[in-house]
Amino acid sequence: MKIGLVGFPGAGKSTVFGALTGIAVETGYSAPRDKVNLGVVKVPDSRVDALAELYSPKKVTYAEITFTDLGGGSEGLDRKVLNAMREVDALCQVVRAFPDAAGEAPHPVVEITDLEVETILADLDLIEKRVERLVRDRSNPRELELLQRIVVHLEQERPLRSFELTEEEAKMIAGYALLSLKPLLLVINVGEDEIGSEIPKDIETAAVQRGLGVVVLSAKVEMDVAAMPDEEQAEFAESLGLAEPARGRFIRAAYDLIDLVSMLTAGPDECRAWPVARGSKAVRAAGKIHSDIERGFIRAEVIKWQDLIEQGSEAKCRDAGLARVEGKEYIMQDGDVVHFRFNV
Ligand SMILES: Nc1nc2c(ncn2[C@@H]2O[C@H](COP(=O)(O)OP(=O)(O)OP(=O)(O)O)[C@@H](O)[C@H]2O)c(=O)[nH]1
Ligand SMILES: [Mg+2]
Repeated sequence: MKIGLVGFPGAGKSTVFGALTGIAVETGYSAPRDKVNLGVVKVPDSRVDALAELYSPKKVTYAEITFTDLGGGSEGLDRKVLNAMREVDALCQVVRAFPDAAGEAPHPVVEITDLEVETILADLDLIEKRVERLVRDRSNPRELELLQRIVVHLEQERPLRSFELTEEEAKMIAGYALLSLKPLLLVINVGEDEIGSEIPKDIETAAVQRGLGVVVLSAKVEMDVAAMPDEEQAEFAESLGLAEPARGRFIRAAYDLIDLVSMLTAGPDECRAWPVARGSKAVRAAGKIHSDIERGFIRAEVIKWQDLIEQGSEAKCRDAGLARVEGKEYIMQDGDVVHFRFNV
């Protein structure tokens, strides 16, 4: 899973990236404008922590997501950046809400609207070309009909996130990697002195109208926090007036953007979260762990993580009737602790 940090030049993408990953990257106006940074982060998960406390395993493994700082482009959001945006599963728009080095006031709502318009125009461009083809060669009337409706929607300057698609229609256009359809989270990058204050009303309205999630943080401060040794981060954050580093909150929100649930495995060797697509059948989810388990699947033994923590052991869960035996077709649920039985 890959999440792209996007936004206008100087919005703070690279600073946010540094805060998320702890990787030192170049920020500011002298940083290379088209450099793409890539970093893997662990998704904080209190369920994994609770299981680890119960089992004291040799290893603890969290789900991971890759963040990529797509750069600001050489002239704003140029074609190169827009194309790179197509490659990611979800977008986080970093929005400047602090006065820049020259003292220039921020225009966060304008940035939100402008990026939306850019993505709508890029989609329209792509879809119109495709429509022309389909009109010419008459190869796929059903897709043509769908795309023509999409064009109408886009021409009204509405992103495709607000276009209703059936599952079948969604499949039909999945290959186009449309930008205004990608899940989007707004990251409002406020100045140091705004930490802890309410999210400005106009920004909130812009987000609510669009049904978008919002995380407010001060990237520069978060980057300083992230650069500290782990055990000192909480204390340092507190001394700066932060209840907790925003990093964890932000990563969770980004993880929730992509349609994933976490399946859990627990034991004395390892406690681990496995990201699986929402709606995955047990047999497919098993394949995430190992293809042999998918091939030789017999059954899944499932306990809800809360039950396991409350009861204190799998045996007690079985006694209390809280352990279920599920077959191949079972739909994995978020927070299921699972053992797969298989035979190869
Ligand atoms: N005061 C303040 N400055 C910030 C904050 N976040 C970023 N900056 C500064 O704003 C400038 C631009 O930040 P970058 O992270 O380089 O912005 P960017 O979006 O990566 O910019 P490009 O890659 O050039 O498009 C840098 O000088 C940062 O130090 C913040 O929260 N507060
Ligand atoms: Mg940058």
